[in-house]
Amino acid sequence: MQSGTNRLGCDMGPSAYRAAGLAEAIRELGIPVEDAGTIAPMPFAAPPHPNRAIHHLAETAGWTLALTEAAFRHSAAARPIFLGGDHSLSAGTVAGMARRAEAEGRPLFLIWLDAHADLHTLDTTTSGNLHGVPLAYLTGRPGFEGYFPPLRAALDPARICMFGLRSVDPAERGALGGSGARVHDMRDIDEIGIVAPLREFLREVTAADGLLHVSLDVDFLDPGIAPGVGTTVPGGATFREAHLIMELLHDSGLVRSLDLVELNPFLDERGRTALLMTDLAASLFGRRILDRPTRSF
Ligand code: B3U
Ligand code: MN
Ligand code: MN
Repeated sequence: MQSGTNRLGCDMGPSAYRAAGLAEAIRELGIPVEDAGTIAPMPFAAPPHPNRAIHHLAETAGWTLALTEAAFRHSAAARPIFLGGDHSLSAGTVAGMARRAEAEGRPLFLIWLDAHADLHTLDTTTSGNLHGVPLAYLTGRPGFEGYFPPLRAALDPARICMFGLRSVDPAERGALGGSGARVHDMRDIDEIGIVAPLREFLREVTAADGLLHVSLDVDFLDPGIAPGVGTTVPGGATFREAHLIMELLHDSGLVRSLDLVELNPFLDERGRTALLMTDLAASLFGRRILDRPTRSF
């Protein structure tokens, strides 16, 4: 899908991951992989929205509907990786994983790796790009009724942990402030690093017997190592920081599902962003430099 952005090319993301060898990289770790193919949006009748900046509203809502259903179905007996596509994809995948968590009687936790907060509502977005709204939808902020599929239950922001923020619009800043989400912007990462706050969050997920979904936006990474994205923001995560997060996530054993979003192969350089994202996914599924005793976090 690419209806949530105004730059074309994101819909080639899944092909790039296939060409980069994502499935093979995970199979090499001894994990069976099935490519479930391409998903199509479902019809959704959204009325025109008074915010005229918004584009592709009905199509994005239709994707949300289809992806919610697909995420629920594919997570019954697998750990799905959702290949995007722009970040509005997560409105559906996380909603579907929330249904999965509910079916298992467990709470859903979410790690959001992104330069942006993606916390606009339909009323506050000025770009009109719906990849900027999924977290507002998922946490039940007002104004989505009738325009997006109804959510069964809103995600508690206290169960969301964000890393990598460095581009926040004024309306999002206001919403972030009182939200209760754990927010680690780039300054936090520079000052205290990633390991301590990540371990603390993972301890909470463990204590609550939670199910963990990870949403990785390419622009979390520094554009110097990941140029294949429409919204580059300088000062992103380094190669080593990103791999360390993935390794810690693997060691936790808690991750049930993963989004790889915002890859734009049209803007990439000889596939290097697709290859890096593939390597990061492999680290999350257990690729490591050396075996080491897994320490409890
Ligand atoms: N907050 C801006 C920029 C943005 C959000 N998500 C992405 N870009 N990828 C907006 O357009 O809502
Ligand atoms: Mn994003
Ligand atoms: Mn982003």
